[in-house]
Amino acid sequence: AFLENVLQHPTFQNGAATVDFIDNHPELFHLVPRMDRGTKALQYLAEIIVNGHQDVPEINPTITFRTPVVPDAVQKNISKGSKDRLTALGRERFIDWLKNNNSIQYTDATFRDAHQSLLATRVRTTDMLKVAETVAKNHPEIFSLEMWGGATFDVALRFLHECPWQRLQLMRERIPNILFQMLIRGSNAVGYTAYPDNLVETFIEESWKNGIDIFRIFDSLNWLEGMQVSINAVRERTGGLAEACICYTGDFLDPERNHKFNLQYYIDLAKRLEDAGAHLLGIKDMAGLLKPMQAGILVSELKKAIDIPIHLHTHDTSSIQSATYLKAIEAGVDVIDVALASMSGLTSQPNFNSIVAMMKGHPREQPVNLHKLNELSNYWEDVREYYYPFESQLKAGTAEVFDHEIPGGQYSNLRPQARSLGLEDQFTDIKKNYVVVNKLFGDIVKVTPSSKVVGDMALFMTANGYSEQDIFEKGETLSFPDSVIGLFRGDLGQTPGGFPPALQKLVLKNEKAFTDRPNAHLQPLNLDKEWNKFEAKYGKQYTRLDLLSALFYPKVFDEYHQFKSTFGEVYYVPSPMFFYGLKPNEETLIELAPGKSILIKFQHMSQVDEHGYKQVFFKLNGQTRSIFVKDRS
Ligand code: 3PY
Ligand code: ZN
Repeated sequence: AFLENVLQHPTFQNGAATVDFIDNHPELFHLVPRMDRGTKALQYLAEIIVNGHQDVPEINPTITFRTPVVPDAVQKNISKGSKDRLTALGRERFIDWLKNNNSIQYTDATFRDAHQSLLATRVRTTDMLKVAETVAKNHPEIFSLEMWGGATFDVALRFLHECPWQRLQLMRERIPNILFQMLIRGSNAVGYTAYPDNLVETFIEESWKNGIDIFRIFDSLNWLEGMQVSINAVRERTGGLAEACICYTGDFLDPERNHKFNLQYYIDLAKRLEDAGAHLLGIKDMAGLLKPMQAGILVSELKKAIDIPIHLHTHDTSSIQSATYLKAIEAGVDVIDVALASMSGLTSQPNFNSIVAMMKGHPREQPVNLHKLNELSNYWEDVREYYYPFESQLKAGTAEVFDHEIPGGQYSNLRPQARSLGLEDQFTDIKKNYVVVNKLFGDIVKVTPSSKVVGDMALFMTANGYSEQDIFEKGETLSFPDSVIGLFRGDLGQTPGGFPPALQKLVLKNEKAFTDRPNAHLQPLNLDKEWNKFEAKYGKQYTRLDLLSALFYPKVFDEYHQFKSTFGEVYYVPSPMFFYGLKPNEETLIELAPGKSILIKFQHMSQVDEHGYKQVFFKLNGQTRSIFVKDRS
């Protein structure tokens, strides 16, 4: 261990060790086994204390965190819930039960879309795990928990240095009774590009095996072909439910906006999705554009046209979406998506707690313990504070969303993206250009990843000061953003009515577009071969699930691996310490595993030494320990 301490010492690794190196570094004789979990936790904390967190440019010194209170459980045991019902009935009879059940059903999106839309997807596993069991015990009447997929897969690995699969498994252990739901972007799975079909199929199968029950499948251009492989995979390889989506855009009652996306368009697509094998129909209103009157009409017409249950998803960006829900409920919608009060509203889902209250006395009321639900919301209100650097600037609902049509998840991201390009002052122009681009592209569905393409083009036009006219006049000489070229080439599939040919020619120059499935151009992966390569590169510590993560996100996985090699597992480091480190003399208890906690106290740190390192002193379970960290300031 002594030799290892020497070899691992930054000064030694730097080649800066001199003859008195060993004499000057008595800590080398601390023969602790290196890289146990406690040491790695210290390593991480020392890094944050010295250099700060890369995601947190500025700490607000006035913020003090309250301790979130986990609501008491109303009972000792976990009652049966929707997951047990699916297991007992099997999916066909489960769907019949859902159709024949009068009470409105709730999907709580707090664990996924709510924080994706409010806090740039940053909520960490530890904050979810703390209340998971309470959710299972106090709210077995919840239909499903949307807790995976969408951006959570990428962000967990990239920014939180967590394994998304582990989150799924840990949550499943604690919540055995409620259906888990994920969002999957059809042929783009949990990424931004097309993947080989067999990767998407294997991913779906493994997601089911590890705990997902409902697969909400959509295509970013509403292209059925982009969803079919996923629908089939859910049907053939899992016992779960395929919820295929119509993504809602525009306004079918507005004569200016209903040329393409009119009522008949949605009805036809819904019928095709039912024929394609969907167990449920999702109405995915990702930007919160479905107004109340339109919701009433859409749901009643869909109810007449199709036989499968309907699940409605929206974002409360305009702040009127609970009215949309009431109209949809009265028209017969089966399930609606909500988020706990303190994590709801604005670009997130409508307020679960208030909707439960709204439904009191309604013939379709679903009994929910509102008192306990409020306590759960209070827990999240305190947890939300940890994530203050990721809050969007939106202060109130805005009717502007009906003009710009920016999805909730994208809205909270577009401003930081603009900031990083030095364009934050032109945010109003960016929103205007988003509308211009949608028109230029022929009016398309805007949801990940197509929304990102529209955003990229809007930023491109804003940064260069291009007008619509400029695009046509200068188009031949412009090099458009890669994502725009990809869209017009067919990389994301096809849009109803096709892409406008004049712009397509300017964007693609001499490249040819294709109109078949982008995935059909990709070779199936030999997963055994990929596993061998993966194991050779990363060693024996990972599983085949990690291989899937690496196949979707090779570079991100590589960085995750580097991080893990240095700092170990960090998902259980409490969020205040994870983002902001510790103050001198601050103490924290970190639970490494059930019943195994360590007590860490940060004492002080040294001045930077001549090699640019600081020595950070802690007490770990009462014993003094120190860590050297390179000061990168
Ligand atoms: C995602 O794809 O992550 C979305 O939430 C789309 O609405
Ligand atoms: Zn959403």
